[in-house]
Amino acid sequence: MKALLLITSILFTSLLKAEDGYRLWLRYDKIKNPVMLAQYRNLINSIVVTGTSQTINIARQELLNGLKGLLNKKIPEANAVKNNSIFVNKKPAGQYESPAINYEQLGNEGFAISSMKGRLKDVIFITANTDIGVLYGVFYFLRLIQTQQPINNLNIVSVPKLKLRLLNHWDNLNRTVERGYAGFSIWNWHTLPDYIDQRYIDYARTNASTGINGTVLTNVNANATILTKPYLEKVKALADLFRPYGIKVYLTARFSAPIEIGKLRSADPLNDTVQQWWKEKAKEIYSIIPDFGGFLVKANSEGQPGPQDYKRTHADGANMLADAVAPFNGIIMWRAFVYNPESMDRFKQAYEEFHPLDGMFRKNVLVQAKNGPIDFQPREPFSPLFGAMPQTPLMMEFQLTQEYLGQGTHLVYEATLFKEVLNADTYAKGKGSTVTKVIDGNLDNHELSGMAGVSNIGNDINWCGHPFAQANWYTLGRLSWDPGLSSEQIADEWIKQTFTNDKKTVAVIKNMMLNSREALVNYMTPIGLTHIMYNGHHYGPMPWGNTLNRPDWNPVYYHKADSAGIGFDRTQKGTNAVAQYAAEVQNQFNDINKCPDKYLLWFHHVSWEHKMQSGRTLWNELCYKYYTGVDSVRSFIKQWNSLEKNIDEDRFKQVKQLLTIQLKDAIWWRNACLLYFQTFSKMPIPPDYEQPDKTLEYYKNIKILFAPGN
Ligand code: GCW
Repeated sequence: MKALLLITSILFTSLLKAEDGYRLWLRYDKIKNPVMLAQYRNLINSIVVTGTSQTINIARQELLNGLKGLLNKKIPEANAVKNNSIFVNKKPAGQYESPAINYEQLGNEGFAISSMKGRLKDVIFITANTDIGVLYGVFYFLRLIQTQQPINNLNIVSVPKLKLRLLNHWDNLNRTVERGYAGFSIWNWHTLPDYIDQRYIDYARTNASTGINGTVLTNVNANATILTKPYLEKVKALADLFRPYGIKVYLTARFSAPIEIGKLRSADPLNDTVQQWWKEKAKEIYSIIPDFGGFLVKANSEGQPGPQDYKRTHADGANMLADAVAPFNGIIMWRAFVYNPESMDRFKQAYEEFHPLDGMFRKNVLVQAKNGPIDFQPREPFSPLFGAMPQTPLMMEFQLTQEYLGQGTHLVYEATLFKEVLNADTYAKGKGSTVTKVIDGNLDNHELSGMAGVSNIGNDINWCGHPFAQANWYTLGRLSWDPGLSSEQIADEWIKQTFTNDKKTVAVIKNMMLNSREALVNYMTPIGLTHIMYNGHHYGPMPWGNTLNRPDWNPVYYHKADSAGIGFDRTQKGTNAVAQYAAEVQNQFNDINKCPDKYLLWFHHVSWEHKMQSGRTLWNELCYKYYTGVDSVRSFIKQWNSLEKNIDEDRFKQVKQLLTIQLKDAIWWRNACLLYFQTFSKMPIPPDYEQPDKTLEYYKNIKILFAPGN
């Protein structure tokens, strides 16, 4: 009987502990390391939280739950600060000996965490000017324990470097998600506003834990219906829920909404009636959601309506909307992702259209640019817009959802990609004018600043589909708070909170994560190749693609392979796209001998026999890179398998299976691309490499009929 009970209880606990990934990085499991556990238990005896606002109550609850889980012990709430209290208080510590905290420096969202010195022993003081600052401080403190940092001598001040830290959902009202690989949209418009899914709350809480303070709920390929009264009531329900977590709600504005839902005959931004319509609409929105954030707009891009339909400029369009939301402190994020089929080089277009408009936007407009000049490819040089529009705050748009990075099946940690761009030097105001300094407003003294991540969240049980995709959501939060954080630190934190603090396991997973993006670049688009994927769904290789009416959607447009070589000549002798960069950058990219290998084919049409920095010919280097990419995935599989005993069974299996798909895909990419490019180079794949076991025809015939997300 006893044995039976034991077995049932073991079964029961293991059932309870099923690792479905829902808890993301806020797991609060009991600390495994007995020494650390004992230390924390010794140091923390009670918590004192002052204040009663919704946000403070959330902070209190988070701290109570978090500590209870991590310390596996209920920490009581006390009325007065004693030895070993955690004291959470918005104002200076008052009657208690307060550490010198510079409140001015903390601003509206920053916080301080300090070990108080004085009469009482081991009091940890978490403070801020605002309730939301307090909540951020509590999450930070819990992270210290989750990642097993010492907490006995704290002196932390943390203030976000960027104002707007946003998710951009590409979610449609029918719950499909454009480029979504994690199920359907988490927004259930049908049951809102009456039904509040627990997920909405968990979503807000998770965002707040990293400092994300805004969310654009709807797809940039917009539907005007979201701006109608019944839908605004639904949006209000979400805004009300998110508010105490410091999260503002934004919507996408379809430029033709005045026609579609306003029954006007035009959407011309210089037309009085149109302007009036938007003003009324803004008034209506703010009467329902007083702290509504503003609009994100995709205009005159990929078929979306916009001001150019009326021969007006992007500035005309943005300013009309900006004027409508300005009385309510709203902002406009106007996207720079534009290109039309007539242009000779898609690379140049965003710059060509937006650079001349610098200085013409209203104060409450940010121009939101993708990190690179084309479109979220595995590797792009930084967009030449960064540094080229000093009078306009530029907002960074990264893509968390892995449209071109293996979608829902490949393990790719994107922080290294993001950091490569943030660290890039634009030389706009001399050396050290990094992209970070452009977007954080420092370089040109802008008040507004921001970073957005195109969301990878859906209604899958684990939110993001691939267990490792959660890390990219986490990264957006952390990097938009502080773009100076390293990929390594972010990975370290995420792994410890999501999987384990076990040293060996952390080291192995970190190594996989930090190398994952370069591996993907190698097996998909090495040496500066780009945009050679299948059209439509964008999954898998199709370098031969040449059938779409728009040349700039065809892979051959991007690689330009021929018998002489491969790559897109964007030098002064080619399309001269390099001229969009500051002289120092230009000189580097323009010169085949100075251009870094990783960007080579972005800027040069290079002979197959060209000597690379490695000493190999271009063709051999291409082979080398593609094979290295596949080898890296094999090594990830080995590394992951070595962790079988250290990772819970559920997530271990999930990742293991996904890595198998990743390997298959990597081989598919390698073979298809090399066999195809070989038809031009006429050179052999070096004999010591495993040779492709399928023909080019085989790869050309692969069809994915029902790919998700497009
Ligand atoms: O990357 C491309 C995607 C489109 C997307 C577009 C954009 C929302 O393939 O699906 O549309 O970018 O960023 O607007």
